[in-house]
Amino acid sequence: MPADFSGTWILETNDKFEEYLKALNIDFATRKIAISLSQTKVVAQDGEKFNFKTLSTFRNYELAFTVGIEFDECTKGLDNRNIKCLVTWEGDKLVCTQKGEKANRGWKHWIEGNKLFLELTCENVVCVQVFKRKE
Ligand code: ECB
Repeated sequence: MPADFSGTWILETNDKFEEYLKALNIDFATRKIAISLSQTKVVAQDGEKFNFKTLSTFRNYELAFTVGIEFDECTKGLDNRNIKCLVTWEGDKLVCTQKGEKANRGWKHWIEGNKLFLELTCENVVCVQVFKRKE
């Protein structure tokens, strides 16, 4: 049985998020807003098909993909880059590689108990976000 990520998850901790934003060349003012935000992840999973919504009072971001099928992503409202992405399973971890201008870019999601983990990587920076399942 693969992991089931479906549900609503509330951000609890966000380690090295500003460093990650810097690596993406996000300007000072936007960084200060972004690091102050509460984020909510709404995940819908249907087999290998996923829809991720990242919600905040400042901006929202939505991404849909199927595991194992490469797709083009435009990170509109985030760093506004075009990247080529592939999501695969590494055990129970959902792993995305994001090929484009930025080296070593990608993310990993996994679940431990009632927590959803997200590791966001760009160049030499690794940001770890931990979300708690909404009651
Ligand atoms: C959408 C809430 C955050 C809004 C921040 C606004 C501006 C900051 C500019 C660039 C930030 C780059 C990333 C923000 C971090 C989280 C947003 C989604 C990151 C992501 O790739 O999530 C994946 C995995 O959960 C699904 O799209």
